[in-house]
Parts: sequence; structure tokens; C-alpha cells
Amino acid sequence: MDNLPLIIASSNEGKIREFKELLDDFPFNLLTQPIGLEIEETGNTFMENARIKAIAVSKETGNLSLADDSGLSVEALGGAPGIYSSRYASSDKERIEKLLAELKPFSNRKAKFECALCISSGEKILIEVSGFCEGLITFFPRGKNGFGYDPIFEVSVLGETFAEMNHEKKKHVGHRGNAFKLLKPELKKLLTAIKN
Ligand code: ITT
Repeated sequence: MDNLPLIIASSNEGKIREFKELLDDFPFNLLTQPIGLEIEETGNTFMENARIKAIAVSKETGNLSLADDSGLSVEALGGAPGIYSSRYASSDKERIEKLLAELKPFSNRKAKFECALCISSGEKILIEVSGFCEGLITFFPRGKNGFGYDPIFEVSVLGETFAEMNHEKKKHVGHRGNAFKLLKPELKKLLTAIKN
């Protein structure tokens, strides 16, 4: 049997690379969403936005789709940028500079990454799970790996930023990896149900 198409409902290269690594032991034909498809993220939570993206891409392509809505919530900023993490500024560099400037007056550097994953078939939600990672916002960017806010997010227990970790380590401790740990058993059940 040919591998089942699964459309990654994202245009973020960093996320897509992580998805491909996290799903490499599944028999999917991983494809990315149609270029130029604009989806308005009108939800009030990460999960609402993940559902909106998964449904839009599945309806557009006629295949199963997997969406991720994620972001960084900073305690001293009342949870900002949160669901606005991508819209906070127009490039990774500007987002990092803006966050460090806003956080300058605060000694509380606690922050949390969240990743909401949703798999849908058309409008039908098949699986949804969330993963988290707690940490601290550094005073300066550190490390060259990853994407987005990775250089300023230090995982408390390890003392390293996501950008200082190799892919394997980020996969192990990160919010997306933690969400995938919950997704995988559900995905196995889904594949068995589809085959039978
Ligand atoms: P898609 O909607 O097309 O997937 P996006 O980048 O707009 O791409 P989101 O709306 O979910 O995705 O915004 C998430 C933002 O949060 C993302 O742009 C990064 O700035 C940040 N982010 C999410 N996961 C991250 C990670 O693992 N490391 C660093 N930053 C991350």
C-alpha cells in the first residue's frame, strides 16, 4: 500500500523541519500546504488556531492534515506574546529584540512554550494534543540552531537555550517534542483504523 499523504499545515520552515524528523518512523507521505494559501488565525487559544489551520488545509487539499500552533508566553508580560508570537514583529531578529527590550525592567524571566497539534480530515477533528516546555528568557541571544525565539529561551533544568541544543535534544525536551509524545500513540491508532 502506498504511504498515506499527510499535509503539514504550516509555512514555517523551522516547524516543517522538526515535523519531518518527529514523524520519520511513520508511513506517511509528508507534503506541505499549497504555496500562497493564506489562513487567518482568528482563534483565542493555540488549539483554536491549530484547528483553524488543520481544517483549512485539509479542505483545500482533500487529504489529512496536521497543524501546529505554538508560541511563547512570558510571565512578567502577562503571557505575551502568546498566540501573537508570530505577529509580534516581522522577523525572528526583531521579535527577539522587542521581547528583550520589553522584559528589560523585569527580574522575573519565567516563560513557557506551548505547542498545540491538530489532525483533521476535512472539518472532522481526529486528534488534538498540547505540549509544553518551561524555561527562562535569557538577557542575550545564545546559540545558532533552531528558529524563532530559540536563542533566548533557556530550558531551566539544562541551562542551555534551544538554539544551543542539537535537534535531538530539543526534540527530547521541547514543547513540540512533548506534544508529539502524546500524538504518536493516537496516530498509531488512527493508522490502524484507516487500514482496517
Ligand atoms: P504557520 O502558522 O504557517 O505554522 P507561524 O510561524 O505563523 O507558521 P504560529 O502562528 O504557530 O506559526 O506562530 C508561532 C511562532 O512562535 C513562530 O513564528 C515562532 O516565532 C514561535 N515559535 C513556535 N515554536 C517555536 C520553537 O520551537 N522555537 C522558537 N520559536 C518558536
